[in-house]
Amino acid sequence: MKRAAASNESALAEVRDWVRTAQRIVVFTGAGVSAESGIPTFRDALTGLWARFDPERLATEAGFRADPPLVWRWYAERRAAIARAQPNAGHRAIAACEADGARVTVVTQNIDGLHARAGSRTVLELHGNILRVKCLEGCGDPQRIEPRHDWRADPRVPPACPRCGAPLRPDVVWFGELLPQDVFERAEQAVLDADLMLVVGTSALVHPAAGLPLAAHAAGARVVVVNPAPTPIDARAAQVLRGAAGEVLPALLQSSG
Ligand code: BJW
Ligand code: ZN
Repeated sequence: MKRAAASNESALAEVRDWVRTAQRIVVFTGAGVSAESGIPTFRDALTGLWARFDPERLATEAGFRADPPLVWRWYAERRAAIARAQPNAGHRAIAACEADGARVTVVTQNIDGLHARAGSRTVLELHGNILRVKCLEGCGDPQRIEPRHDWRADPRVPPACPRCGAPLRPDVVWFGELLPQDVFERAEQAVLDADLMLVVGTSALVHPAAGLPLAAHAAGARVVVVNPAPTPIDARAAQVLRGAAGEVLPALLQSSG
């Protein structure tokens, strides 16, 4: 089933055709789709966050409990950078495809909110959103937080939950935590309903999210990978387009209307 890896014209034309004739499309995205907005990925060898920072200390509940100010400040800096970033041509192409009338569900592992800012209407955020915070002890609902707040001038970080006084934490999914169940169920359903799934800018190493392209393939959908580097999904892909999301997605999606 797998074709030769290529982002050449004939491969693009073939996938463009699949986009044009698809009834329901899932676009499954990871950090690579935001790389061209200046937001670092996690696992790219030189530029990824995990090349410089320890995920055990920064992206687990145990790490947060061990040093709440450190983890709070790390997320606050990333939140401020995300607020300054803009959606790129890849995000915009996905949104334009939906605006042109295609039935598109974006299932994203990203916490940056850039798909919605680009105009995508149906966005399922599997790993939460950095622009919200919630009580560490789980009381109340997550709240939006001012992304540009300067925490250096604030004596108390993290701030306390207004209801119970426990520390607030980012509303993201850390390692060892369950994904929001309703969101994941909607994503699974969208995947089962889809006849085409674009897997864009993800190393597809983190579960359970990485199981979704496998589920799409098992359910008979065409799976297309868009990534400059190999991924574990390539072997099941009907086509692999090697390239940056900001270049490949406009070429793929913008004439689909
Ligand atoms: C471009 C590009 C361009 C670059 N254009 N592309 C063993 C087996 C299976 C599972 C496990 C296991 N051991 C542990 C687990 C569970 C664990 C897991 O999967 N770990 C693996 C690493 C092995 N999963 C969990 O813990 C999950 N929860 C869970 O399983 O609950 C059940 C449970 C409960 C109790 C106990 C045990 C289990 C939760 C996972 C949460 C992930 N959280 C993070 C952090 C979010 C907050 C934050 O941002 O700080 O989510 S980790 C990080 O990885 C982030 C991402 O969403 C996620 C995926 O990364 P992504 O998006 O794929 O980025 P990269 O960097 O990996 O890849 C970028 C790609 O882009 C590359 O391919 C580039 O080539 C490409 N690229 N430029 C297009 N311009
Ligand atoms: Zn609380």
